[in-house]
Amino acid sequence: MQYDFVTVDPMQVFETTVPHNGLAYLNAAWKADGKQVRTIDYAKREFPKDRHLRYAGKTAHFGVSVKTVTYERSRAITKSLHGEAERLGARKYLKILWGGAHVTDRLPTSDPMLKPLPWVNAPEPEKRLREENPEVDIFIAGEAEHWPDSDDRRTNLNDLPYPDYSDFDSYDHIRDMWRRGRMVYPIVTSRGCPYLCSFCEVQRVSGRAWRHRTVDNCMDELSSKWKENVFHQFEVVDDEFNISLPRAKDFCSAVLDLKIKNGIPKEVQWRCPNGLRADFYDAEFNDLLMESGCRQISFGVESLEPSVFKRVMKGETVQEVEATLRLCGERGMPFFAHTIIGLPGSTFEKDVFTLNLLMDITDGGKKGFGTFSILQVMEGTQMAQISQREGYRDPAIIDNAFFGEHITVAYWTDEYPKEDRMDAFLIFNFLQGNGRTDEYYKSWTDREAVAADLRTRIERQSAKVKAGLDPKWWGRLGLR
Ligand code: B12
Ligand code: SF4
Repeated sequence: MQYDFVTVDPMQVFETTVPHNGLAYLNAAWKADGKQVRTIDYAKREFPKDRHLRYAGKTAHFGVSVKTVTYERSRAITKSLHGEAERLGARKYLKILWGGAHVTDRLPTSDPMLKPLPWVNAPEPEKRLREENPEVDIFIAGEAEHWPDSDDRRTNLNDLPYPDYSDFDSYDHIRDMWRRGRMVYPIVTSRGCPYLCSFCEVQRVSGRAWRHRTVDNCMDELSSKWKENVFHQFEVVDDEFNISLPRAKDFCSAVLDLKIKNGIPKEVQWRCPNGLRADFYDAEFNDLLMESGCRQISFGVESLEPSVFKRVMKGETVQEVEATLRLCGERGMPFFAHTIIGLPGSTFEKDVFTLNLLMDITDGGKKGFGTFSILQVMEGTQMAQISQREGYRDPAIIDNAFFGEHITVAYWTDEYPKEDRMDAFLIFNFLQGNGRTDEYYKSWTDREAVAADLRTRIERQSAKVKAGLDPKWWGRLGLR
């Protein structure tokens, strides 16, 4: 066999600026163990479309990364590879693995396509797949063991070899994009989140134990990877980067120090796009972020309407969130405040309340941006149970995104019907000027049709929008 592990990242639902960090971690761990690896990266190199089939008779393990939004594509890739390996008579030498956020959260054992396929669900498997005998029964069809919350999840993350992208078949492209500043280098400094927000499945994907790398270990990754790849920007993709505020401040100071010592150039910028907690934020942290080159941060705000916010069970107060957003605005830190349309208990009117407050806090998009995503229900979350009691789900839609070109409403309630949710998504994002509405209409070639569609939606909702929105913003929507 030419390869021990061939993995695939399926095409994404929208273009992203970072490559698959998890597969790069796996490759690094497998290579450290002397294995031959290759990653087919459809997310960053779409064509030729069926190139995974070339590996059917050439690898001992074929691994597919599965996220909810890529589930259908992951299935199709797996099925075609299975068929091709059978055709070549190579199927009996091949183990098919599934891993990634979707299958870490739940085993899709009821999927008829998966029944004849040996596969394994593998949360954070860098160590397990190396240490355990690959012939064990976890690879037997339908009996895959859901690996328990094991010591691996609590392991010192410093032990892991740094992510290695060099065996991605998109590597030249990725490097080129890094060098030209069009892609961003992702760094995971911690994993896990102890909170239990009702819509989120991070606790199930990454576990509730927050585990972090030392700041020195992170700086070493940044400087060594910068030498190899010469990126212009890096981003922290942790779920909970600032849950320890002193450590987050140390991280910023260490980035400053690294720049002074020429570990990375002082021009390198960074960002935190994944939602900082607003309750672990103060002026000192804000200023350290800015001084060290952080040019954009995001907060998971969810809603600013108190009754809706309360039901998210975020573990902080709406006042804390508002105060932090205002602090960023005052001190010049560009921020995104991510909110969700259609959370439990919300209505169009309650979401207009959040919109109005965000217009005030951001001064209409000058100090930062509010963003609005559509609530999608992830299996295994509290939201999945709430949805059974309070609303309706379209069972045909499982792989939906929260924004982007192909978004559809897959969950709704009597108080907040489908069409109102879509109207809210397009009108609110348009008013904030954050680019999401343009992104939705991207493939519409007729610009007049876009304007007409948006106008119809604004007209349909004008009474409710005007009732909750400060008149000074009405003009932006053509309302009087
Ligand atoms: C960074 C990030 C992003 C980035 C980039 C993702 C990328 N290029 O892969 C961006 C911002 C683009 C993004 C977008 C979205 N994301 Co996101 N994202 C994350 C985040 C915060 C970190 C991912 C990461 O790097 N983790 C660290 C690495 C080490 O872990 P990993 O990738 O999961 O890989 C490990 C294991 O899963 C496993 N593994 C992975 N693949 C495979 C394959 C095999 C064969 C094996 C054996 C093992 C294995 O081994 C890896 C090493 O331990 C996670 C949360 C989280 N903690 O994971 C959410 C998360 C993955 N995202 C999520 C979601 C919902 C989205 C969006 C749909 C949101 C949206 N806006 O619509 C989009 C969809 C993007 C798309 N596919 O089109 C959900 C996934 C839910 C699900 N069930 O699939 C998560 C879990 C967050 C959440 N809210 O619950 N995301
Ligand atoms: S939304 Fe953020 S704070 Fe809440 S559970 Fe998910 S990762 Fe944790």
